[in-house]
Amino acid sequence: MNLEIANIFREIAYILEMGVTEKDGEDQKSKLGLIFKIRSYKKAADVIENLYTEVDELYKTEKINGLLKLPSVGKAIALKIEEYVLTGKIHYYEDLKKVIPVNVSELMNLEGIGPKTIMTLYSNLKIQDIAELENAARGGRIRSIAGFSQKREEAILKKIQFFRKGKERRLIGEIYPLVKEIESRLANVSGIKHAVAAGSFRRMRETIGDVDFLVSTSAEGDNSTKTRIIDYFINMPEVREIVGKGAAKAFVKLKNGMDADLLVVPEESFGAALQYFTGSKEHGVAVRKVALSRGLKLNEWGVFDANNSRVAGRTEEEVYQTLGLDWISPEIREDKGEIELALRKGAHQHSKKSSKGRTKLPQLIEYNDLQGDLQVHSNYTDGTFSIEEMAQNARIKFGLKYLAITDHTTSLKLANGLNGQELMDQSNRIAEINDANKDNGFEILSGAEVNIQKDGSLDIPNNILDRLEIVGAAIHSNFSLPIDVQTNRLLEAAKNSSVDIIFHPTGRMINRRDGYPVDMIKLIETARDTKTVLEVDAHYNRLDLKDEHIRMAVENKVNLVIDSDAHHPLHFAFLRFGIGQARRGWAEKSSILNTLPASKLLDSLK
Ligand code: DGT
Ligand code: CA
Ligand code: CA
Ligand code: ZN
Repeated sequence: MNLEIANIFREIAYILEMGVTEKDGEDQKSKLGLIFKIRSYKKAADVIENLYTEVDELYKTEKINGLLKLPSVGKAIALKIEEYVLTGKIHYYEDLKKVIPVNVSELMNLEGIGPKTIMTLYSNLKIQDIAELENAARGGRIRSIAGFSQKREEAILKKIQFFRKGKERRLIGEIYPLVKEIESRLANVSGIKHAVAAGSFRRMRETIGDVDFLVSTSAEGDNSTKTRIIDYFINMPEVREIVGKGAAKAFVKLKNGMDADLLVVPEESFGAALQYFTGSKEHGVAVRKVALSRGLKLNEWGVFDANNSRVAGRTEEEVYQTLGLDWISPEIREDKGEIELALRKGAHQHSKKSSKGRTKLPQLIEYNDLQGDLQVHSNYTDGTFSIEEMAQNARIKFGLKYLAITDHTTSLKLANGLNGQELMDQSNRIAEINDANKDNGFEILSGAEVNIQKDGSLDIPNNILDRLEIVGAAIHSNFSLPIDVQTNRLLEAAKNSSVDIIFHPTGRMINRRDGYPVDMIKLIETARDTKTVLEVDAHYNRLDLKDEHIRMAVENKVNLVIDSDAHHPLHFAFLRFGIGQARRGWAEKSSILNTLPASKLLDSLK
């Protein structure tokens, strides 16, 4: 329900941005009013999408007043949520859609092609959806519109390809709340002992093909229990379509377009099945080889000896142990050296894969190890909430001990970037807030997300930056420069004595755009030599650095931080995805500086 409403609100904002207005002309009254309206729909969409309670539940218990208590939800928006909860429709939205026959919900997914462009394409070529856009671009018809070019036409085709590729796999952060909810609901169904979302979801991959739910039941062979569980699954409100079902399995398509599988296994096979369905496939194949080398057989039902009797299978730990292996965290089950390291002492084999001098599995950073967040935005720029509100949420809802306010700087016009004076004013304000809250055990650090310009210089002078506690530098422009120029920009920034952290080092947006090209080895070496920290931006759109780069950084003893890049108080929840990515990159707590208390963290910066 929440995701559907959030999508509708985003779509409304988008249609209004296209310049479409309702027939009665209410939206046309004032330009400023319209801008405000667009902003409020976007804000409300963010809030609703990230809620952990479903709005219809909220409405059931607290009616319209419950909705009005949500941040960024005013009367007009609350009424629309109410309308949707009660009727499944929002009239205003239906009317707006009727004004113009463009498939907005599809076209708005094309990152980098904005609402104004979509409107121009419609006015000139009557383009209504992605297929027509692709035809027009292939036919060379777009370049002839005023303001367009052949280059622009090619860029559009590239964005369509990205969209097509992205649709096949979902970002983990997009589906995380829903999958967790289904998982915990399944765990409460009578007859089910354990319920886990396995597969790539459990391995915290950045994108997920389909979700593999695995449940165990104590009632082995009791078919009525299995049938009841399968029926429960296929009748969940999120299910759009039943693709297939058997005695102990079901395949469905969810309303959000994602496929989900369910497999029901007896409790004594749960560990083996979990090991199998967590994958990765490569890891599974390699573990089976270990089993064979010990005269055992491993499959999804258990570990079996030469007489075909089951010697393990109830828990994953037991399965790995029986094979002479330490249990391996799901995030690193990719057959990239983890199995050799998991082999128990005395059983070490010579391994082809280098694990960089390791003799043991890494002690991965834990999901509750972070104490602070060093990339947070406020309403001084493109964030939606005040410094106090961000801090309060980080402290109370997410248990953090500190955060750094790192708003954008002057050359990022789009985000209303701050100049030197404004940064100083903000830093004074932060000092006041800290003073007023001396006893709450929380500290706000002053900072900035400074722009790295084309030549590698920054858009704020060092004498200002040196008065801030956390300086992150990032590239936000000129993405198409060649790799050597691009790498040099980053190296220059790393060599700058005022820069503590390189934020989102590659600039990628998963499924939407490649980052700019970077020579990662050079960046990592320079970061190490200059004591510059590299960021793992935990926003699920970015996850930048990605896992393999994190592993390179860790092996080269580069310090990292994991930041939410929060523009909204609920975005602190994204830290989990950054931690997952760091775990996939074999990072231990000692490599991640924001696991330290604030004072120690500040001491470890250059
Ligand atoms: P995805 O869904 O593309 O994000 O990735 P996974 O890893 O969730 O893959 P999926 O859903 O095809 O299968 C779930 C797990 O089941 C997979 O991680 C390992 C196991 N599995 C699937 N097919 C095979 C196979 O042919 N051989 C082995 N050993 N394991 C398999
Ligand atoms: Ca899967
Ligand atoms: Ca699957
Ligand atoms: Zn940024």
